[in-house]
Amino acid sequence: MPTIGEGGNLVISTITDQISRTVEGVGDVLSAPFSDPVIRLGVTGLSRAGKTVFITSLVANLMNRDRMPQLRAASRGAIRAAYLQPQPDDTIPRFRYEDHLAALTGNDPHWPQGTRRVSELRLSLKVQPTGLLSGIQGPRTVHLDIVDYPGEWLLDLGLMDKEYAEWSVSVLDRIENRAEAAEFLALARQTDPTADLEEPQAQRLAEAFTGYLKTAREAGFSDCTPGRFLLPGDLEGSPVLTFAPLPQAQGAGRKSLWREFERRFDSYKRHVVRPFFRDHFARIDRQVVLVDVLGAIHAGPRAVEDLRHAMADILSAFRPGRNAFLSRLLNGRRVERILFAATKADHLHHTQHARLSAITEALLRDAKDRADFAGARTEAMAIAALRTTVEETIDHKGRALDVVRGRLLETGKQAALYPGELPSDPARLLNPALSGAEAWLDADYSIMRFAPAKISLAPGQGPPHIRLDKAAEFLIGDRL
Ligand SMILES: Nc1nc2c(ncn2[C@@H]2O[C@H](COP(=O)(O)OP(=O)(O)OP(=O)(O)O)[C@@H](O)[C@H]2O)c(=O)[nH]1
Ligand SMILES: [Mg+2]
Repeated sequence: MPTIGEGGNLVISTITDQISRTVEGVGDVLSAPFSDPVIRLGVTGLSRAGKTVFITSLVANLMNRDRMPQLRAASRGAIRAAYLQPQPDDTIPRFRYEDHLAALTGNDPHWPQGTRRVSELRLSLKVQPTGLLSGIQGPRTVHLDIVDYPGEWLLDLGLMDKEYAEWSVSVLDRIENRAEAAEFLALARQTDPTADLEEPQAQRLAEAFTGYLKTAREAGFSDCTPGRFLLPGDLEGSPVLTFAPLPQAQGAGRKSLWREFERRFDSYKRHVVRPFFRDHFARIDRQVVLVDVLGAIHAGPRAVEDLRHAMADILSAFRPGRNAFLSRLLNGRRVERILFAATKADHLHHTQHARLSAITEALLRDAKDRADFAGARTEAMAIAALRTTVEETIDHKGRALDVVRGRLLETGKQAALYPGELPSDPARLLNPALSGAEAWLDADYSIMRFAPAKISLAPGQGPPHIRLDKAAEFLIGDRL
């Protein structure tokens, strides 16, 4: 009887399906407590903020922990071993740890080259549990997956909730009075968006727009998106990077330049922005955002104000409630801790470090409050991933001056630096910046570029640093 047979089969297959699913479910529960915990640590910051040096020194100092007293798991001896392992993602470039470490600590120490892509490194830590379980449990392994990615890519988040037409209007409005954009704007005005697509014309527009983005960034503007136009990597010359904003076009036909740019803009969102947020950003548990606050102070009030804007934009990625695309993607997941680290603090005598942290905190206040709101724990501190200087107090015209001394990058000569005295009240820096001052009124901040010092490391010692152990304690200490 065919009907019963069919019904029977159906029932049986549903039952086996359920059984196998239940078995899988049990398997999940059984294996979960035994699989090694993973912490995914994102390291970001604008170009040249110090990401590569930070990761290199952090890893070296986790492998050789004598200089990490403020990382409690290290000082109480709970970390038994730390070693590099193959990373979990086969298609992401590996962070070139060995090359970077050799550059920083070799015979001819020098800074590593700039990086243009995402990279990843897995450091595994063997940790002996303490407390009640210490006697009965052997050491467990905690994997630290470190992901290095350009902060500029976070800026693209703002494109996700926009259509091409809306984006075009907002960009053209914003750049209308910028001298850097004059050439591109002239070309865009001459262009008939409803005319049929001609690839050379599309390329000219994209080139002019990219040219504008480059000069705008050099002039200190931070709203330079789409981010991949500046760091194209493998996508250089591809259609997904060959578009530009165009003036509103009524009745643009299917083959028109406008329609094609509209399609490429969508393609950029789908094939560039979305995969980055899905594959990298959405999986991060802990985040460090490196900020070259001293560099900006040195460059003047406009640079400080611009940095404040850029950081607010970048950090909007950490308050997903404001962005529908990101909320959907994260689905309740969030970054648990965010560290804002002012880098290169070895340019300052330690008596000024607290002031640098306070300025950093104030600079990021807007963005930080909102990130706090999303439930993440945040902290600001001044660090140097690689200390290139020593401190000295010298006599200057009868006055004791706290300076740092290091080897100058340009000449290789030793020099003492007194960078100026940071104000104890951050508002004294941030207010002139906010109100558009051209120069600091009552102070002058200088900076020198130091080369990494020649060091000989004793066994058990990582490279010298400032507060990298405190940074590590905040970022991962609770999980060790
Ligand atoms: N004195 C001092 N300088 C530093 C430190 N960290 C970084 N720098 C300087 O900042 C530059 C940039 O550092 P990187 O680590 O390459 O910066 P990055 O963020 O990886 O840069 P990109 O890969 O180009 O985005 C270095 O070449 C150094 O000149 C530090 O701890 N102390
Ligand atoms: Mg780098």
